[in-house]
Amino acid sequence: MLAETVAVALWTMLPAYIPNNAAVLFGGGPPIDGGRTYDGKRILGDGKTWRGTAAGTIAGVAVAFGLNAVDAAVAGLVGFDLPTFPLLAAVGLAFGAMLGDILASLVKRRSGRARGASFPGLDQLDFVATSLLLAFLLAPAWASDVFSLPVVLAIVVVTPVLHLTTNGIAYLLGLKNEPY
Ligand code: CTP
Ligand code: K
Ligand code: MG
Repeated sequence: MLAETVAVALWTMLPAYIPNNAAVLFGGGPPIDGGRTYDGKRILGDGKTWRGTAAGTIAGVAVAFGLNAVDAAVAGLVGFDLPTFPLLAAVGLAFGAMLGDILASLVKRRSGRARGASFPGLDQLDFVATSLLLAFLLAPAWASDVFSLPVVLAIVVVTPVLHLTTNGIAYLLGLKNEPY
């Protein structure tokens, strides 16, 4: 049923959703690209930092373990199974999300977009593709079990909505410079 598929999709992707927000909250400091440019344009830009990437990954993994701790209780409440996260699945989802965001910045800089410029579509789904990819690479059996076609479709539809909502809130709270 639809509600169950969406609930499983959201639950499973929570360790991939949290990293971007944690990076906004805890990011800053030296940029990953060390200020380097290529062809006159920054490689990644000042918005991709070591601290933000580490904080995001750690936060995503921590959330996965938090969900593991309450899995049985929540499954009992809602009346259907929700996946638990083995360490490699948690790392794949969390670090994959950070990697997608970094690759998106690489694409933005190459295409001449300044830091903070929007890139509709890429901004909302970059991290979904890479977190799924890394989950499949690091925890293949787990990922093929959890990411059924309906769940993946639910993720692709629901994630942009969720992403724009949380970023809009972060913008209104003054935590983020742009609402996307
Ligand atoms: N952030 C970080 N490290 C990351 C990702 C994000 O420190 N790996 C922090 C930065 O302070 C960044 C903020 O989170 O400015 C918002 O992230 P994002 O919107 O992805 O970066 P932008 O500054 O908009 O830069 P870009 O155009 O490259 O996306
Ligand atoms: K981004
Ligand atoms: Mg941005």
